[in-house]
Amino acid sequence: MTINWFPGHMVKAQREIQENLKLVDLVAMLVDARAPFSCRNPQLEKLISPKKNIIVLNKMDLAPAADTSRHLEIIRKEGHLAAAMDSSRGKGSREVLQLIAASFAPVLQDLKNRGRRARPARLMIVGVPNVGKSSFLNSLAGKKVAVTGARPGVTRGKQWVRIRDDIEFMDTPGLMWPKVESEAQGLKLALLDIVGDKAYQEYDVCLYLLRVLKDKAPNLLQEKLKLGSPERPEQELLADIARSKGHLIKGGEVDVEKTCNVLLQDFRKGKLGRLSLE
Ligand SMILES: Nc1nc2c(ncn2[C@@H]2O[C@H](COP(=O)(O)OP(=O)(O)OP(=O)(O)O)[C@@H](O)[C@H]2O)c(=O)[nH]1
Ligand SMILES: [Mg+2]
Repeated sequence: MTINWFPGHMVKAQREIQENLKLVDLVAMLVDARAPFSCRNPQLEKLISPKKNIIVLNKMDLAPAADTSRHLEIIRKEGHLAAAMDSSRGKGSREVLQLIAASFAPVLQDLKNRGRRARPARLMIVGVPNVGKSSFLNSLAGKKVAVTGARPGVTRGKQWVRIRDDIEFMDTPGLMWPKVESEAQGLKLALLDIVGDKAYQEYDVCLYLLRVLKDKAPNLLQEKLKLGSPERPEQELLADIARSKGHLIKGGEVDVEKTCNVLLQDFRKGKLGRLSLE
């Protein structure tokens, strides 16, 4: 399964990011804490490479804490500044603000040395769709400054917001790239609701989710989905879930489509518990 999902507004967004890069001091790149490496858009990283950046693992409330610590360590070893955040509750914001302040300090010092007045730090927030960029800005601002939504492609154009007296941010639309070559990466992006739902089959993504649960968290299959032994083919597990949830069609057959849809929604909302895909 390769993913081809690159709607027109993203071409424009890419151009806007490029044009506005010179206006900012720093770039914050948000990724989903459940699959931080698969969320890294190679085209986008190349685009922002002239600027210093901070990588934020958002939605940390949906990933096991030990996995997030491991991911942060790897990303920091690569030489990036990195922090984790839960933008729905504002957890982790202090560390993010400290990273911003530390990165901006040399600019402030330089202004001072030249007898100039201090000015707010200017940042741009970038990332693939639906990772919580606009929510992150609302969380840092402590009020609603950007529109958010539980589907990819909510922000359609750039928007400047002042989140505090000393920090301004440019919100940008989530950016994909024309073709996700790796099957594993495509499945993760689909499972995390980062690409539009016309770009994949929910059935394939659902079987992938069951495979990950079997491998990494069989206890969740038993506790949250009330399944017996997880050591069975994913199709069988899916049929059991359908029966236990009463997703049946005429004649008592299982409603595979509905079961997949509900299971994916439940996972995305965190109802199946914390799970990291990497
Ligand atoms: N659990 C949890 N949900 C979050 C978090 N941050 C954002 N969300 C949810 O994720 C969904 C997407 O949030 P947005 O802020 O609209 O994401 P975005 O990256 O701006 O999306 P685009 O503008 O489409 O690229 C919304 O349903 C948010 O409520 C978080 O830290 N934890
Ligand atoms: Mg947005």
